[in-house]
Amino acid sequence: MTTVTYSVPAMHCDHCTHTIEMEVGEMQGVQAVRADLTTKKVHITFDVPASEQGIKTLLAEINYPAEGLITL
Ligand SMILES: [Cu+2]
Repeated sequence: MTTVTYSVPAMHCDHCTHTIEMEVGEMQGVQAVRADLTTKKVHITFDVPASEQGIKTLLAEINYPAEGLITL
């Protein structure tokens, strides 16, 4: 299991966080998604078949591109 945190500057309201949590949460292999509006960061815990690349591609597709990976 892997947890990543992405910076997503395009998120600006509760609707954005809801969309991100729903869309990413529907990906196969994604265990948990939390979008934090205050910090504009998204925390994602996943396992195969989900991948970092797949998650970034999805975020770009729904117009919330990940600007950076923050490793903890
Ligand atoms: Cu919004």
